[in-house]
Amino acid sequence: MSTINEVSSLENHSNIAVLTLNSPPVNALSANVREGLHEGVKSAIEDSAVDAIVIICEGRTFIAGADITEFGQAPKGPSLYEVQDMIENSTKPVVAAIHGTALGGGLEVALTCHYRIAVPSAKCGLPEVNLGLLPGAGGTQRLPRIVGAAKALVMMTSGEHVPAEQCLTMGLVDEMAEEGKLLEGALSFAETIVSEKRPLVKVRDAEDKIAADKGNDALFADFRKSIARKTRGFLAPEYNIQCIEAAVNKPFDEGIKVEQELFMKLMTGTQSAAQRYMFFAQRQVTKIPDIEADTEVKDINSVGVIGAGTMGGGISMNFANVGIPVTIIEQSQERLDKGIGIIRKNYENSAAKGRITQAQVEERMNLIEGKTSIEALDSQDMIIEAVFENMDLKKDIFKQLDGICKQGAILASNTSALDVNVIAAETNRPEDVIGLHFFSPANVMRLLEIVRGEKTSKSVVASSLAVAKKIKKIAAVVGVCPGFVGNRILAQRQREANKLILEGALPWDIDDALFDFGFPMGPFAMSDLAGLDIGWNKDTSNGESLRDVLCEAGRLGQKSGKGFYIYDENRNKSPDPEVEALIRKFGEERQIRMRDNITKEEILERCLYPMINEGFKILEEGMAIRASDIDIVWTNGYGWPVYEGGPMFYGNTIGFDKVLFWLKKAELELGPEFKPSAYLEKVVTEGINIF
Ligand code: 3H9
Repeated sequence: MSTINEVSSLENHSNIAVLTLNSPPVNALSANVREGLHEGVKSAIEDSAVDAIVIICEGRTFIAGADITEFGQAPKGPSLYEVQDMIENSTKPVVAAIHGTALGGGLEVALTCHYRIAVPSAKCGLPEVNLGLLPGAGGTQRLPRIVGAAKALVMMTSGEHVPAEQCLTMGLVDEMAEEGKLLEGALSFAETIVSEKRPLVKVRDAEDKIAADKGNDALFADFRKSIARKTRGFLAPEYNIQCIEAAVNKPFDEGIKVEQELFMKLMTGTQSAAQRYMFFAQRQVTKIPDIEADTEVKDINSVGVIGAGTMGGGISMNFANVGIPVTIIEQSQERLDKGIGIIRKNYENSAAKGRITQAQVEERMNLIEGKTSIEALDSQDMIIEAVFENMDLKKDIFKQLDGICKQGAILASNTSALDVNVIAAETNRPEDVIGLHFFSPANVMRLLEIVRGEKTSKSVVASSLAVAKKIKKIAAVVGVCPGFVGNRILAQRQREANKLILEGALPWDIDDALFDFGFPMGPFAMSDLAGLDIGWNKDTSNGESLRDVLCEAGRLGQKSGKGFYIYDENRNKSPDPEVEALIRKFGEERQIRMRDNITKEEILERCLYPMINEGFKILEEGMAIRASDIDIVWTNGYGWPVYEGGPMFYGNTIGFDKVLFWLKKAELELGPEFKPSAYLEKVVTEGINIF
């Protein structure tokens, strides 16, 4: 065996050269991996004893893509294109042997090999779109030539990782190897290629899969329509589509030019910068500085949930989905039956859509048991209280749990704003108490705020993180403060939105500005959806707030056909002059100065800059571990557009100095709620990088 460099080696197995890459964690195409590939293939071509070459990787995966950490740095070593030329133009067949994942640049390398073999557990994909990019190493031109335009459109705009068996059917993989025996399989496949004198297949020359779609504009138009809602605001999906159009309609080399031009546009833009930042933010968020890797992680094999309402039901589904039995507690059999009935309906709906099988519905339902006595929670490993937000009630429940639950059980509250330390103090084991703030609908929303109390033990935090991973949530560890991270920042936006409509902007102006920014829905459309009467009491309503006025006028939101908007029978909303009149009257009675010159830009500044300021206060108080954790919360729980990277990343894109300047001005002109955080001032004055 000869070593090429620190991450690659070459060994001849009889007449087959095996080029092995070993660059943990994911064999990304960093400069030395590219060098290893280039030099390895070159010397195997030059070695007269070699008839074919196998490229294989050590560790958990085949090449998982370009090295994202190298983006934006000065190029070093051979370029990826040089590597690909060397492989594709090799006079000896080159076989890619795939395990784990062949992603992005990794699959693009495999696509320049003449053949591909994979184990059944392997997956292939071009996930660049999720980084705000497109495959920039010929993938946009080669993939359609091998799987056809329709499949390439789906793969490249979704970034999905396609299982090997499916790749085989599509022609993306030529041969399967036995699981765990990839090298043997690849060697024997290479032998066959040599002995049968199979051709050196260059995907770039293949035409048959794309021929039928030349000039088929409808294919692309229909596809664009089908993903429009999901990809609104994102540049990368559209650019990926344009590349596939070029692949179908232009010669290979011209298509490559389109790919390179659009790749550079994306690479130098803010969207990809934000999406790449989010990629690393997501991997950072679970790393808790003071929690060592060897911290005890408790096994959670059974869960108790208190409350069979919307939250309790959704939370329970998360556990049943991954095979963990759940005991749900409700006060009455009637409520229990209702809650469990809703869970079944949700599962049945998923089955009707083909997302799960009917057998899975039954399997999951069998894992859910209902009880009307809290005493039934004496054996579970984790208890999650999900009753309504009332401190006395929660205190009472935790006092009871302390007497009932087994020692070592994790006692969690799903509170969205209450003080977890106060709740924990009701027990004799505050170290076992934690907040697990799920977002509604809890079976769908991916965010989980893990609220670490003053006395919560490290093991309970580590175990909660492990559970979150198991139930496929993105968890952020936050501190105890009103509203935690997410709702605390939301309160800033809500306050300004409410003020702005009394100053002359209309609810739809604000919603439109935020929708155009990229939120799925503005705050007023959202209020209508949730119901304006949540927490409103008809008997005590006194017209003091605009909400009172609207509810008193029977405008309860979507469910009553009108709220801030008026709705047709299909729940399509329209602005309503009656609301405008009500707002104007309400503002005039309170002598609020109205203006008719509130611009979209002003709306965004008023709604978003105080959120950034609050983010700094949260960091200053240590309520979030890092700025990117705040962005994780807002992109995963509140619909902040990923391509803007979350409030903190967005603030940096604008310039924290500009935000600070704006806040200082707003503090003078509009009031103390805009006072800049001391930490923001420090960051700007001292030029601190918070990321
Ligand atoms: C591309 O290829 C562009 C091209 O078209 C051509 C351009 C010319 N680079 O996710 P994990 C790190 S764009 C650098 O926790 P898993 C990751 O940060 C790329 N680092 O593991 C983490 O580090 P740490 C297209 C990377 O087993 C560690 O590896 N490819 C890269 O759950 C483990 O990661 C992609 O978008 C990278 N490319 O999942 C694939 N990838 O331990 C991106 C990972 O310090 N990667 N790291 O926190 C993935 O989807 C997953 O990492 C993978 C493994 C599925 C591979």
